[in-house]
Formats: sequence, C-alpha cells, structure tokens
Amino acid sequence: MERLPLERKVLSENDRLAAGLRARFAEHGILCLNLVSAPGSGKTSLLERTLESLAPTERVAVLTGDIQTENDAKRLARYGFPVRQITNGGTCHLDGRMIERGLEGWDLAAIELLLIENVGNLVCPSSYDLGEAAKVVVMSVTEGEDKPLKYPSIFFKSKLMVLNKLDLLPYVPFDVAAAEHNARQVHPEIEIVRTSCQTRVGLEDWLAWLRRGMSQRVAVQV
Ligand SMILES: Nc1nc2c(ncn2[C@@H]2O[C@H](COP(=O)(O)OP(=O)(O)OP(=O)(O)O)[C@@H](O)[C@H]2O)c(=O)[nH]1
Ligand SMILES: [Mg+2]
Repeated sequence: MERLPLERKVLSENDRLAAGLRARFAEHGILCLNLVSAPGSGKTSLLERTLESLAPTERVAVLTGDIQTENDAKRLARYGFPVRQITNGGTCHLDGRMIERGLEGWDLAAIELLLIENVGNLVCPSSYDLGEAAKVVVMSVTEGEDKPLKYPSIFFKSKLMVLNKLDLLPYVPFDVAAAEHNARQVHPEIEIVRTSCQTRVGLEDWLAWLRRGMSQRVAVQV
C-alpha cells in the first residue's frame, strides 16, 4: 500500500521533466522518437541502417540507453553523427532526468531528429514519457505473435510498430497477420512497417515514415 503514492510521485516528477523536454524540442523544431522493444529485437540495428542511409549533412543525433556497456553507442558512432550512451547502472527504463543529462552540452539548434533507444524492456519504458513526439515499438518475429496482448501498454502508446527480423520467417513459426491483428486489437490506429535489418527489406517504409514525421514537425517560436 505504501508503494503507490511514491510511484505516483516519481511518475509525476517525470511528467514535469518530460513536459520541459517536449517544450525544448518544440522550440527547436526537433522530432524526437523513443524506440522501445524487448532486449535484442533490433533497435540498434534499425538505427544503424537508418544512420547509414542518411546524408552526412542530416541533423540527427542519438541517445542510446542500456544498464551496462557502451556497446550500442560504439556501433552507432561509426556513422559520424553525434551519439551518446546513457548507462543507468540498473534501471529498466530511461527517464526524463537521464535524457536531460544526455543532452547536456549539445546544441539543440543543430539537431532536427533525435532518436532515443530505450533500455531493452517492453514494460517499464511505457510508463516514462521522455518528451518524445512518438514512441516506436520494435517487435521481432522470434518473440511470438501474442506479445501485443501480453504487454499491451507499450503497443497502445506507440504510434508505430516495426516488425523486424522478417528474414527469419522461414525458420520460426510466426504468424505475421496474427501479430498485426493482436497489435491492432490493443491499438486500432497503430501504424505498422515490416523490416529486416539483415536483408534491408522494408527499410524504405521505415525511412518514409521517418521522413513524414520530419516534414510534419513544426518549430515553435517562444
Ligand atoms: N536475422 C536478423 N537478425 C537481426 C535483425 N535485426 C537485428 N538482428 C540481430 O539481433 C541481435 C540483436 O540486435 P540489436 O540491434 O543489438 O538489438 P537491440 O534491440 O538493440 O538490443 P538491446 O539494445 O540489447 O535491447 C543482433 O545479433 C542483430 O544482428 C534482423 O532483421 N534479422
Ligand atoms: Mg541496442
């Protein structure tokens, strides 16, 4: 019974920080996306494929969160864009404070697209607003069609589901139509793209979705 008020306080403090971040992103016309998935579904791989397809002049930056290691930042830094690892030492999600610290020293006026890779977890990240314009949930075909039904919150809160590792379909029993049906049962308006970061199938659909998001963002003068 004691836990609930404390949890509410933590979440409302995070909402306050997220509102501040959202205002800063709006002021600078930054599209911020928060990528969430179970561990290993392919968030970093999707970001690698994304960064490699962008011109060096694109104003994109990445914050990548993990409990331990700089592995993902090292993978992503190869493409020449600003990348920072957030290692949070044991928390199952990123929160607004971690994003604030991660952005320290960066000139937001020089960023148009901020990609945040959350800690691999389908549960906790759904409760923490990071000031993003949209959450993107990545699910891979090795995880089972039922995941949207078992972890509904993140599918409900995500604007887009990326169904990844399509190249593995010949080797795993996975019903794409059932998975998409389950996602739409939880969130009828969820948009879906199917990708393989291995074969690059579907990456154009993901990049087109990104470009649409970029064209819709509006800088707010304050
Ligand atoms: N076959 C196949 N493997 C993939 C695909 N995408 C990612 N992988 C592999 O899946 C493993 C995990 O990929 P990551 O991109 O590290 O996944 P992640 O979601 O960033 O993982 P965490 O950050 O640890 O949560 C790696 O071995 C990737 O090479 C894909 O489309 N097809
Ligand atoms: Mg990763």
